[in-house]
Amino acid sequence: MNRLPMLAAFLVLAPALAVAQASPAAAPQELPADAMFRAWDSNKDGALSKEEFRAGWAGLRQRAAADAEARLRVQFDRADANDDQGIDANEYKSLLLVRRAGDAAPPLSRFDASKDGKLQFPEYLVMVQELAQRPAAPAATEGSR
Ligand SMILES: [Ca+2]
Ligand SMILES: [Ca+2]
Repeated sequence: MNRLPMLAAFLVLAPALAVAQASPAAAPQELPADAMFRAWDSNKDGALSKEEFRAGWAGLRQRAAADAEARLRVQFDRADANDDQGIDANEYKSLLLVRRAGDAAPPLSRFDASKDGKLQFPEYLVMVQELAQRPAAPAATEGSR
């Protein structure tokens, strides 16, 4: 079993919580799933049509993506130690994902689309997406998994 990337976990877990909190009309004892169902049932006929489901699901995905991006923004700001809105070579080396990949970590230049020697936030997102999908370097893991 691969470790699930954090991003995937956010995508699955965050929206359910966000929806539950975003429904003040829901009774306190109501389950999040019920609140979600009612929010998605836009014509309030007690059933979810295919269209309602599709629209609700799309909104969920959108919120999850926005939430994941907000979290990554916080990580980015933390990694940007000198606060110049870019991850330079030194900051890059201390990123958890880069350390975890060890010798297999690609060079910063690979994600530096603007070729200014630093990763701006959009470049950072591409990097996280790519590195989060890799298994950890053999040297960095203990045991068989
Ligand atoms: Ca920086
Ligand atoms: Ca750049």
